[in-house]
Amino acid sequence: MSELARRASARILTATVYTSVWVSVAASQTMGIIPLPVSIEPGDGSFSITRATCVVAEGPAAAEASKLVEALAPALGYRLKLVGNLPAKGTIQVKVEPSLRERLGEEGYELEATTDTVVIRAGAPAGLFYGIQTLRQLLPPAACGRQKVDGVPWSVPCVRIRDFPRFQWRGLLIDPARHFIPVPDVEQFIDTMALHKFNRLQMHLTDDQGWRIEIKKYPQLVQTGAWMDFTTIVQGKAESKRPGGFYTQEDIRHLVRYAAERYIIIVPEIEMPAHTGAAIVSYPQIGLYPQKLNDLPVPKRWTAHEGVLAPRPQSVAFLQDVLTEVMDLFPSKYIHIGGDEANIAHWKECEEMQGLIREMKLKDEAGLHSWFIRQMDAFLASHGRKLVGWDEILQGGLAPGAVVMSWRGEAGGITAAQAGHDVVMAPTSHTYFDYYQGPSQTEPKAIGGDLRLEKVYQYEPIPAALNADQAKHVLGGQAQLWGEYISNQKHRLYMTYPRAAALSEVLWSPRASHNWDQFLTRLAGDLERLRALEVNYRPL
Ligand code: TNX
Repeated sequence: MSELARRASARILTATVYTSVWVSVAASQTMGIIPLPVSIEPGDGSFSITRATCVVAEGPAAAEASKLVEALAPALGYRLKLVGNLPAKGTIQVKVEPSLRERLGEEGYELEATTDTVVIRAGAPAGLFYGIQTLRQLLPPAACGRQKVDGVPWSVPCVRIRDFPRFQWRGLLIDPARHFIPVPDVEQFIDTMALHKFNRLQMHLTDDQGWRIEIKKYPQLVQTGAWMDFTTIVQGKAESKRPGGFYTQEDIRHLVRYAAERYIIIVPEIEMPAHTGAAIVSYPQIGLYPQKLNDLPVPKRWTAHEGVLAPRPQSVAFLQDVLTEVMDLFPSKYIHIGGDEANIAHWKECEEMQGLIREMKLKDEAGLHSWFIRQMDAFLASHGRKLVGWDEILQGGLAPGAVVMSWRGEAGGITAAQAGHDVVMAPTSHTYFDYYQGPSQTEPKAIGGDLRLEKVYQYEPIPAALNADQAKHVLGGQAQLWGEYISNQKHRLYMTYPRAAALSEVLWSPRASHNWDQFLTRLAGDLERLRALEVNYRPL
């Protein structure tokens, strides 16, 4: 435990003497559960897991119970026996009780540990999954680990927990477009998210620097767009390099399944109409000046103004073809189309685009941007999906079904929610995990900013400007790990944790229970778990 956490812990233990609320807080701190559950009532004694302990589950609960058995197997060194029915004593029981759905929702659960049994109940399998994550966190941190540990008493403190999330969208974004992220690294990222009860992983699959998803109809997107050939001089000698990579459709199906087993929906992001350099070098006909492209040396392609596509009808059709394959691969109701940072000034300079604006009787370039997004919105809606875009999609008028991801502060989210649109809060101020998390002199090089752990913890996703009805449109929040400066998994995890632990609590736990000092004491346990999992993090 760090000195900071130790001091906070001492302060809280003093506070526990006074009120019963604090008694439960003190119990939860020793338990180290993150995110903090809605209610915790500690009891006396503990339940011990031994080789003789059975996990009892039937029907839809059995799949969740077997995830518990697998999660504990590496540390225990054996698999707990999974059975359909047994007398209660000495068992861990995992049950779906549909009637609980009304009180706890799809993701809520109850967990009761006595000296005789542990019982996890939920209205739906997702809730059982989260109850099981809590059980993993009630055990000593090594129980989450990947190594067999001998001589640890595997005991669960007696406790009664009732729990459900505050928000339905609890997301993180990863950016394989800037630096490709191999499949096993994505899996590890998903595992660690699940332990913290996150349920949305946005994958930023395309950008100027790379196109990372195989599209069968347009094979050049990955054959050309996934690689960035260049030559560099190393010790006076020219060396050719070819960094990059992409996910095959099989990889994608695997990741979608892997995430779904952990109740995480992968939200694909296919950027348009800007951040499309990799698509344009692969298929120049969607660019503004196709004939000019061949004159561009490779390194310049990524920064040249061709990075914004030409929203002519053929480009719309091209991207709708892409989205057709994307929808086939990702069951997510939400499909993200980017929409940010389009330098529409390039459309102002372009004769053809000006003609398009006149022909379609649009007001200006912002109107053309909005028209383009509406084409995608209508297309996705006709397939039963919902378009999500960064808050620039508000310019020139919001498409009817669009969900707004508010990144340039809260303003976009407020405007959209007031207009009756759903929003996900993702402001740079509190959720940009590519920003520095300590003094820039001592941290690895980052894109900029200053976003410390405490500031993440203090974040409130519902903007004060919204009334209660409008606030219902805030689906939740999401942190962004933009990849310009993050080229490997160790660094990615360093930027993610412990800030993502703080965010998990912002998005899951009741606002009134937030307490920074107390969070820090529980965080000590969480960091021990991350160590056991060999997940890198920034030490406090
Ligand atoms: C802005 S956030 C971007 C990203 C960059 C990020 C760097 C957003 C919608 N666009 O393309 O990676 O800043 O912090």
